[in-house]
Amino acid sequence: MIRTQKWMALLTGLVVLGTLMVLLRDNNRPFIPNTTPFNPGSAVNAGNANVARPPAAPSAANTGAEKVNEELKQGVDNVDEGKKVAEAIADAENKPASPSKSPEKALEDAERAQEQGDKVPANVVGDAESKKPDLTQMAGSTGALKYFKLVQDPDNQPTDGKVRGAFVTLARNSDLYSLITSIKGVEDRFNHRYHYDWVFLNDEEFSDEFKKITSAIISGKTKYGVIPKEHWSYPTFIDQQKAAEVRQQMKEDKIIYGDLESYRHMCRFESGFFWRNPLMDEYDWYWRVEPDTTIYCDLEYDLFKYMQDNNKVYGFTISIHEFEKTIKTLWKTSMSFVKEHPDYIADDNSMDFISDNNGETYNLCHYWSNFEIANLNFWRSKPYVDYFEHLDKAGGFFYERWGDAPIHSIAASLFLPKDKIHYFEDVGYRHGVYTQCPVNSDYRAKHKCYCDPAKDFTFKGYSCGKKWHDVFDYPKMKGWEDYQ
Ligand SMILES: Nc1nc2c(ncn2[C@@H]2O[C@H](COP(=O)(O)OP(=O)(O)O)[C@@H](O)[C@H]2O)c(=O)[nH]1
Ligand SMILES: [Mg+2]
Repeated sequence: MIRTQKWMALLTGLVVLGTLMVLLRDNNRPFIPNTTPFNPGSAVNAGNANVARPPAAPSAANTGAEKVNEELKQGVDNVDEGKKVAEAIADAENKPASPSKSPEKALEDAERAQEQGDKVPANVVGDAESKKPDLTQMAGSTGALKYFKLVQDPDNQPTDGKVRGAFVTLARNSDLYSLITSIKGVEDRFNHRYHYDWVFLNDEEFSDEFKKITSAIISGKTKYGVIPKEHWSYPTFIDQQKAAEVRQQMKEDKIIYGDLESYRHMCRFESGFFWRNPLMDEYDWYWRVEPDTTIYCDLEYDLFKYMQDNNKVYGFTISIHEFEKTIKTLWKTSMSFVKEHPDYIADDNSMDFISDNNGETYNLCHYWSNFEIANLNFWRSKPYVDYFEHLDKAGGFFYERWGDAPIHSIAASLFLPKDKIHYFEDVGYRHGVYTQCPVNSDYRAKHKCYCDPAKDFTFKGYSCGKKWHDVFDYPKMKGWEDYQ
């Protein structure tokens, strides 16, 4: 009898322990590493000062994202640990996963698994809830953050747990069939669970075929807008003859898209106008999708909401070097703006990501803007609007071939503190010939990624991924050394 009671007590203990461990695994734990802030002192000209910072607050709403990042960094040991816990629980329930294992052994294993695993205190969820940003406030107190709020109307948020976000795609009718594969990927991997809206913008009317095929596949509402002429034409101060001569010269110099007038309008539009389109007015967040892109992994949490709940502003997947010949005077022009507006520069900015000599020259690194999940209110803020106007007046969209990607990146790097920028390393993404593929094979298996890690661009030479990890003091994914 006493023996049976002992067994019962042991079994109950195991069940409670096992359940607790599963709950801990499923709950939040901080994954975002300590970052090493750059302390610029004055806008561009000061050195580094490394100051320890506590890990970012976890948020109850981000369980999915945090688990994902934990998996990316830890990988195989964690999977084994999970198996051990499962076995221990199965044993405790008298359904032995491994018939040879005694309950004592199971308890021992479960304890070991716990030691190796989660060390998050049980009250972390409560703490996280209380640390959620107050969205009625400005996004922060430094740089551009004091000029905008993450959400425009905090009292008018969706009641279904989502945020005010939408996909946005600029496209021509002729892009339909290279775009539709991108859209299908986003829907299958993410949006069929969330049904976010999708805004399409075009400098011409969308065809019925375009609308019919895209709206059939998209699970959220679809909206189609024609771009107003003033967002897609030459400003009066541009000398169009000079612009034509530049295009001719760039054609001779074989600079990619160098001869294209439409490409220049596109880059100017993506820099200064897509977020001003009336169809975007009701949103705080956007996720940009382009033709000829792939999402390789299942995304089982709400990436828009992740951004909002964690007080992020700009999210990316791939970073890369720009073609210098397309942006010859962009840096000089940007720095003259910065000198006029030191107040727009964030204290803990990431100048070191975009310049190797503290602002003297541009190192060409930028976030690849064909994928962006970001806050529209940042682009709508006075610092960015002023910056765009300064660049536009300088004429480089037409007299050179300035891209929206370096422009967004320079703004995000200088006007925002580092902790507002988020690297979506878990997506698995391809645009054209460059791929982000999570190199951690356990992560790929768990999230059904179908990319080839050998093609991962993150740590290769032409990428700025390594630099980004260094500057942001962000741990590299498990196994990265094998994919440089
Ligand atoms: N409506 C419209 N969309 C364009 C035009 N040129 C490019 N786009 C879109 O702008 C985005 C970037 O163009 P893309 O050709 O992909 O440039 P790349 O990614 O730099 O090679 C894509 O979403 C295109 O569909 C244009 O002339 N009109
Ligand atoms: Mg593209």
